Amino acid sequence: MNRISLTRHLVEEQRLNNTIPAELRLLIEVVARACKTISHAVGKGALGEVLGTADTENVQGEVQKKLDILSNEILLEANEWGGHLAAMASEEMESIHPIPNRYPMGEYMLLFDPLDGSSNIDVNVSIGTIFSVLKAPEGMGAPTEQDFMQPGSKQVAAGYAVYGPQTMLVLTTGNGVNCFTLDREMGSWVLTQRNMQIPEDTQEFAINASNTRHWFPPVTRYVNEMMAGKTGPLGKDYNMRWIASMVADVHRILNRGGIFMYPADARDLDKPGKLRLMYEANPMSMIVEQAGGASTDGKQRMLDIVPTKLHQRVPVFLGSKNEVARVTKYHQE
Ligand code: P6P
Repeated sequence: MNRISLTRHLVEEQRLNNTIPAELRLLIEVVARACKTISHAVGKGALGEVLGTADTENVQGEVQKKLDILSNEILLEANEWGGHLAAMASEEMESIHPIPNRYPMGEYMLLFDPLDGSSNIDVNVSIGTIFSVLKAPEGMGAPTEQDFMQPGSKQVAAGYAVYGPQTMLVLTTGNGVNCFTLDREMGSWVLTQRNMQIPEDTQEFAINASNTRHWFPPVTRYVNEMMAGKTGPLGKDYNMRWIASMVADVHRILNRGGIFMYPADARDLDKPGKLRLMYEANPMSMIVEQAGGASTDGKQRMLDIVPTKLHQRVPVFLGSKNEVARVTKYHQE
């Protein structure tokens, strides 16, 4: 097999589309290297004494797993010294993380969920790292949270690593979606899927059905129609999957289609769903759109949402274009 490395892919992408300046290429390669380190720690499990919870909570009020904290530290340390970043933001940290004064500041801002799906860590189910790249505003002084308040359409790159039977890196810089598999013996990322495309239709949906009694009518209507299968208005049978790890559910959808939903519900009207806009919904939405899919919050295109808070939550409907269009239409009726 003609092995294309991540580095060669980025160089050729720059030559072809001029969308990956050297600093952005460095950023992506540093993040990819950090994901290799996280994969190694995740893969050790109990042998690395990294399972279980730390005695701390994050800004989300969630008990942190030891690997949550370790993954966050790996990404911070890997990205501080390179001169490609002005600041970082993480699900695990309340405020933004400016580059320390001892290092040069760069023109990009990196946001990440260092280890998404961490409730699955201790039971050996796939988890992942999600990242998003924004440009620092022209003429920005000391970075502030306000500098991060850019809609997802302003992302210059987005990706995730999924730590499963294989460790894979899925990446877009605005010209399609490509997937790299980690060759653990060589320690290198190898291009294994070019220009991933999500089928426009599907017969598979992903939602946490234990929340059914809390859903608002448009979601209930949409899910009931799929549950009715051949005998219902959609005239075909559907299957359901819920891994409770967004990275794993999205990876499946990228490979065989589907719709992923985490809606707002009646449990907490002040909390519009569980997932965060800046470092979960936005990067995944850029990837899904670049693969021919769609993503909305039920009412508008996800990437058009102008953020107001770093850790704001948002309802998520993403995946096969025609299915996202249907459930979004139900919200507008
Ligand atoms: P629930 C993981 O904690 C996560 O943030 C996403 O990765 C996942 O899709 C969702 O929450 C699972 O939520 O309510 O089903 O446990």
